[in-house]
Parts: sequence; C-alpha cells; structure tokens
Amino acid sequence: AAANIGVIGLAVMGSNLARNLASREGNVVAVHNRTHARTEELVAAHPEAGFIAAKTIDDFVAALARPRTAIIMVQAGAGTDAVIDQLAERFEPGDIIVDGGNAHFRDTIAREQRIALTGIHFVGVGISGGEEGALRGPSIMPGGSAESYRTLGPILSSIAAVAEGEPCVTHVGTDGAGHFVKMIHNGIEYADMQLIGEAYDLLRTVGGLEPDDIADVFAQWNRGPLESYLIEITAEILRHTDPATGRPFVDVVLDQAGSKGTGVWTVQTALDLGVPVGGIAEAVFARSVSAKPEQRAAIRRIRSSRPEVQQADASFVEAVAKALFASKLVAYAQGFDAVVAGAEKYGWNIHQDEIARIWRGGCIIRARFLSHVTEAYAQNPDITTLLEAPYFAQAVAEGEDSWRRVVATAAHSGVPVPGFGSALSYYDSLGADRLPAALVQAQRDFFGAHTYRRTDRDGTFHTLWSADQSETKLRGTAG
Ligand code: NBP
Repeated sequence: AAANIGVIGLAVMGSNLARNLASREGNVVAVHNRTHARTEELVAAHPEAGFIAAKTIDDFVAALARPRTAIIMVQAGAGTDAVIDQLAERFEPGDIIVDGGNAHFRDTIAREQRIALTGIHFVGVGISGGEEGALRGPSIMPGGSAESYRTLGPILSSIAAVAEGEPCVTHVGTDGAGHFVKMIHNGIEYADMQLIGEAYDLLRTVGGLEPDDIADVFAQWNRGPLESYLIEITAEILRHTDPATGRPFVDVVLDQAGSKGTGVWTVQTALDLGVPVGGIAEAVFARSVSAKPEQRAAIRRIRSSRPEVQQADASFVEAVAKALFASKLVAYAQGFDAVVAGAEKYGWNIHQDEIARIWRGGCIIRARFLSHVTEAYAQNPDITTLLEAPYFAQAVAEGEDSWRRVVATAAHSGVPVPGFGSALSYYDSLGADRLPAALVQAQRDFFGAHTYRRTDRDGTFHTLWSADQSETKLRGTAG
C-alpha cells in the first residue's frame, strides 16, 4: 500500500481535489470512481499526478497506507451513504473516512455517531471555492475527532488556499462542526451577493450609471475596505459584453435567481437556534421573489410610479459604498452569531477568529474585511456582536448617515433594497431605547394569557383583561 490519501468520486470536484493533492510534495493519491471510465480518463489526462488508479473499491482500499484515509467527493445524500458503507465494511479502527461533499451538518452528526461505533473515524469536511478552489486551493472546514485531525490536518494544509502565509484550514470542532460552518459560510455568501446586487441596482437605476461605469466603481471599491473576491468578479461581470448581441452581459441574463439550497439550510437552522439572520433570510427570499414572474408581472402592471433616474454624483456613490459596508457587516455579524449559537447547542469549541481567518483565502467570501473580524474575536472572543468591535463600530458610525440616506432614497425611488433595509432595521432594533416588543407582550397576554415581565418589578405577571384589569402575579421573586 503506497498511497497516503485516496479520493472517491471523480466528477469535477473530486478530480480537481485529487490533482491538487497529487501536486503537493509527499502525497501519493489513490483514485476511484463508480464508473471506471472516469478514473481512466483522469489518469490518462494527468500522467504527471502519478495517480494510483483503483478499478474496484477493494483495489482502492488495498492501495491505501495505514491509517487509511479516503476523501469522498460524490453526490450528497444517497451516493455519499453508499460509499461510506462500502468503506466502513473494509476499513479498520483508526482509519479515516472523510466526506468532502455538501452534506447537511445533521447528517454528518448522525453518520459520525454511526461510524464511530466501529472505531473508524468519520470526518465531515466543508470545502469552499468551487471547482477552481478544489484545484488551486480551497478554504477547508474539517469537523471530526481531534485524533483524526492529526493525520488529516497536514494533508488538508498541503492543499488549502494560503492567506498571508497561513493555510486556510483549521480543526473547526467535532462531528458536524465543519459542515455547519460551511453552511453558515454559504448563507453569508448569499447575503453578500444580494447586497452587492442592491448596490449595483441603486447605482444604475437611481444613479443612472451604465454597467461599464459601475464596473469602474466596483474596481475602485476593490482597492479599499470592500476589497473582496465577490466585488472583484462583479466588476469583471459588469464589464463583460454579450458576444451575441453586443449588449452588456448583465442585461441579457434572465433576472430570476436559482439556488442549491444551502442558504435555505442556514436560515432554517438559524430559526431553530433562535438567531436573527435577517440579512441572510432576505437574500434567500430575494432569490425566491425574483423567481415569481407571474406575481412580478401583475404588480408591474398596476404600479403607478417608476424609479426616477438622478445623476449619480460622487457623494451618492460614496454613500452606497458605506451603506454596502455597514449592511455587509450586519450579515457577517448575524452569521457569526449563528456560529456561536450552533457551537453552544452542539457542544463545539469553535474559535470565531479562526473561522474568519480560514475564510480569507480560497472561498467565495474571501475578503480583506475578514482580517478585522479575526482581530475583533481575537481581542474579545465573548464580544456580544461584531457590530460593537471598535473597528466596525467606528466604520458604522462614520457611515450611518449615508446608510440611512441610501435606504431612504431607495424607498423614495421605488428600488427594492431588502438587504440594505433589513440590515439597517436590525441595527436600529439593537440600538433602540425601547422596542415595541413591550406592546407585543401585552397583546400576547391579552389574548392568550402568555404573561409578561415588568420593567419595575421582578416576577411574571398576567392582567385580568376581561375582569377589573388588575394584574395577577403568577410567580417569581418578590420585587
Ligand atoms: P456530483 O455531485 O455531480 O456527483 C457525481 C459523482 O458522484 C460521480 O463521481 C458519481 O459517480 C458519484 N456517485 C453518485 Br451520483 N452516486 C453514487 C453512488 N451511489 N455510489 C458511488 N458514486 C456515486 O459531483 P461534483 O459536482 O464533483 O460534487 C461532488 C461533491 O462536492 C458534492 O457533494 C457536491 O455537493 C460538492 N460540491 C461542492 C462544491 C463546492 O464549491 N464546494 C461545488 C460543487 C460540488 P459516477 O461517475 O459513477 O456517476
């Protein structure tokens, strides 16, 4: 047995990951795919990789040195379970089965529990960066046991993206922690994309800028605090002309967004955890709204006003940049709140500063911004919200007027900004002296006797709404 690592599932992700592994000093990679033709193709196309091609699962297992370590890159769900079972039947205690696909973290927790009984390690690994990342260096979020990470860590470090000299990989936590954090990453990605979309829409619809001009604006933003992969590719997309029609590419793309569902998972999970992730939820909903052509056509017909184009001056462009930064910060703050709540619920010892660090390279949300997130959590891991970290608090304070102006302008102009708007409302909710939650509590007590607490006394109270309206103290300590 000569291979220190194996890859099963040689579609685009698995092939690229296998090639990445093979290109790193010290790795010998065994490869296997259910349909052998795919294995033959990969091996023939990349003789430089020195792959050990395994026709059968038994050949594959026999090719691996102990502890046997295999990364599964097959379709999430039934395909993954089938391959896990094949390996679990053949592996021995101490060997390591890695699922690098997009599994739901709860499935990963269940699989880990099942496989752990055999003494085999099962490790769910979130891998971000798409095809290109898999080949050149992804951001890698491994869960699983600390013991398995001793073998796996150096292998994953060898293929991860590098940001400021450090590999973008860390042992996130046990069992499903890696897939959980990957899921939150995707949720944040949805929010970030939506916010960038709103900024573009404002510059174009309200500001009257053409895609080419907006490409310049984004390229300039990419040299400041907003610097990120998503801003960079947005500039490139906006500059792209459709070869068939000569029109701006963005104008020939149907404006109905799809999704693979990881944003939905993030929101569902956050709802269960009781963490408000409005920025992420609005981004998911915005895609759903876009994909309702009949409803959109109906309202388009009856709507009386149309956005009025103004001339974008430098101050409007600057205001949109500030609104984008503040809204983006809210989305990240909400995402990290979900990480903290998930860690608490599932017993993971997650270091938020490390998560921000490994997202700085390889993944879709890689950004300069994340260094400040790392700094904020490194300085104070127990910070109540990222919004209060000094760097971010100052940025929001400086941009607050612009943020309000942009949201107000959008509302006046009839341009939808669910991301910007919900982010500002979230910020204003956190910052309010009093929230109308008091009235909601009173309503709940009125119709359902759900009780309320008071500002001036301890205890839990109920008012006799249908009688003399005198309150009854139900329980609690004397105030
Ligand atoms: P696919 O998700 O398209 O899956 C195709 C692979 O699964 C093929 O190798 C296929 O074998 C194998 N497979 C299936 Br389908 N059912 C199987 C079974 N019952 N037993 C054994 N093998 C089976 O591949 P992909 O697009 O390369 O994605 C791989 C994983 O990575 C997925 O979980 C996906 O969600 C995830 N992914 C991640 C990113 C990212 O950015 N991180 C991007 C894309 C995908 P065959 O050749 O014999 O049909």
